[in-house]
Amino acid sequence: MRQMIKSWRHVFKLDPDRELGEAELEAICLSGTDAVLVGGSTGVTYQNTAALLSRVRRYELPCALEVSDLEAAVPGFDLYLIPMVLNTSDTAWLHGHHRRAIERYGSLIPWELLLTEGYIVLNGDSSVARLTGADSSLSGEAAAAYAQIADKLMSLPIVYLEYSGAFGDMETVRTVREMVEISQLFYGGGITGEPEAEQAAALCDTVVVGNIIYRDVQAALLTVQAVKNTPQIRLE
Ligand code: 1GP
Repeated sequence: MRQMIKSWRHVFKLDPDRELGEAELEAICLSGTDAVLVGGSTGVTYQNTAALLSRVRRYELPCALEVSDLEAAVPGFDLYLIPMVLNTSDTAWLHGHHRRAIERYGSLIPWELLLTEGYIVLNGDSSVARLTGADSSLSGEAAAAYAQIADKLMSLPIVYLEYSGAFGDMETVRTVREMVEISQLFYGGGITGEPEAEQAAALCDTVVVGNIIYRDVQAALLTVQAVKNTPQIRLE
């Protein structure tokens, strides 16, 4: 599974709790993006997640579920991404919900399809920050220290810089980039067009585009080639 995500440069994140027309979904799935990631912070249910999976399944690209609610763990995805929020003092979001899930589902869990994301939530105004009680007022160095917990102490496959809803501070992203060696570095938040897509793509391994899909699908589509045409900066 680590191998599967290695090639992901661009990912669209679809929210099961939001409406997306057939034509728009088709355009997203045929856009050349590397994968669809299904996930959201609120209003995610078993029903709306299963419904979105079956719609995306008409296309050939990989479809992953970012599991944020125990009730919405739908079987049939290619891959399951499991967030562990590193910058919260509420341990429910670090491993509490995870423990409950393991107690409840135990042997039903397809471990070979799971990858853990070390989440660093950096936009204090986002739903995910409010939900998880994340301390988003981090310096670049503090964010990079969290990233190293994921990368070096916990050997997590993914470090996810989550600015959901707002474009991030690229200096912070750069500071994190300098410190992450093994984990795949995901960036998400506030990408609404090519300039932001290019900046994030230069510094990160994988760029996640969400919200703009629901506001301006044409603008969202342009981010695919913007990311793919941007080489990653090699920092010494
Ligand atoms: C959200 O990181 C993703 O979880 C993408 O962020 O919705 O702001 O594009 P946006």
